[in-house]
Amino acid sequence: MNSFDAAKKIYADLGVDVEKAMKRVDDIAVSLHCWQGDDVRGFENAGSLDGGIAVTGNYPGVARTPEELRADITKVLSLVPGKKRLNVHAIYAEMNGKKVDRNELTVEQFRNWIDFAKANDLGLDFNPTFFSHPMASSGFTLSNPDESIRKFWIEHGIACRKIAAEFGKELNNTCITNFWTPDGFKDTPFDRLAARQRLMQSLDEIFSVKIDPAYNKDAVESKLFGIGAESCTVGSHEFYMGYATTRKILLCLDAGHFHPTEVISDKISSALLFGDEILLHVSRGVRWDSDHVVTLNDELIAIAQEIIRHNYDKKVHIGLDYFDASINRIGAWSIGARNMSRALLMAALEPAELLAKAENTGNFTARLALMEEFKSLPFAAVWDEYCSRSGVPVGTDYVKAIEDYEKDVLSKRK
Ligand code: RNT
Ligand code: ZN
Repeated sequence: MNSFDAAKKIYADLGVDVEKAMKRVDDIAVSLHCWQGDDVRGFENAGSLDGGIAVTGNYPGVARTPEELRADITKVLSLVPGKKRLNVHAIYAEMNGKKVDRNELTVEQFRNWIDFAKANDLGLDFNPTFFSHPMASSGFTLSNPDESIRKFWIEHGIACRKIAAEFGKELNNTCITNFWTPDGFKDTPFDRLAARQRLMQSLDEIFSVKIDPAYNKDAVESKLFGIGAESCTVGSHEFYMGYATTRKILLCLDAGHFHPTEVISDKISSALLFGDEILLHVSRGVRWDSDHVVTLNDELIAIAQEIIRHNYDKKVHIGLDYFDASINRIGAWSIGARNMSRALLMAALEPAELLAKAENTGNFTARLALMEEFKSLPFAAVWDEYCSRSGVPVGTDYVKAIEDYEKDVLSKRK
């Protein structure tokens, strides 16, 4: 008996149908963030990255053009199993020689992304970009006290929702548009309320434009602090929890946007009691919101367990959000994306009935013992089989694929 068949038998004895688990996970889409490939630069050349986020490292081979970025994404797609989407930011607009400011963007600047999505059978997600732009240089966009600046960003938000609706329509696949603004105070503000009122009003204007939810759904992302905005973030967790709930839009939970010991896995069940769907930005903060490559740590497994245990397969939209320029970027992308997929499969293989029974009969000793024993079930054999059936490299083989691509393609980018 090969190791997969042996594993299948062990899982079956615990009440787990391995084939069903693989099929289930294969249908849960993970949205790949286009910005891992070029260190969140985009193609506007408007300026360097700001907004209180930072990419560190100078590993060679960064994508410099839309063509290079798309080639790199194609490579990543070949290394990661399961259903994928692609998450694009407004700064990835292609101007074709024209000067189009953020408040004037239309779907025309994103034609190539739509074609790419069609060719690769991907759904598209979208993000307005409220940073890396002269109008964001004060650190305040939608909450800016200057009305003309606010207006510019409101127009950008509306323009992006219209673009997103086109994505959804043309691809016949609902786009999720995520709103994150860096707005925040370096030092203690006197008036937190006024800024939050302005943010609320600006968002209300943006969302007052009606868009068919079959084409686009909106999400709002909170944050604890950013670099240069350490004392007060206008769009805090409480702000957006209330905002998303009352406006009936999606809350976006980013794994790096809370206190270091606070976890988003614990928030999913609460958020989904008060909203129909949520968006996740799966990231990994190390001591701060550092956006490290996602690893298979306890929190990633817990996030996947929450999704699987409560059948949130269609209610939780999974997006990746990290950026590492200190290692091969294709590696960073695929290591993190494979881990997301790996965690989902691990969760889908959990002997859930046995755990539920122990808990429901008040046998917490058995619950703890089972949870610990289940950590060493023969998961690897199922993961390898899943990768093999998905037509992506098995085990460490993808390291060679990354190295070959570096040698053949990335090293030539000088
Ligand atoms: C920033 C947010 C935001 C960005 C992307 C690029 O802290 O996490 O989601 O990372 O929009
Ligand atoms: Zn995020």
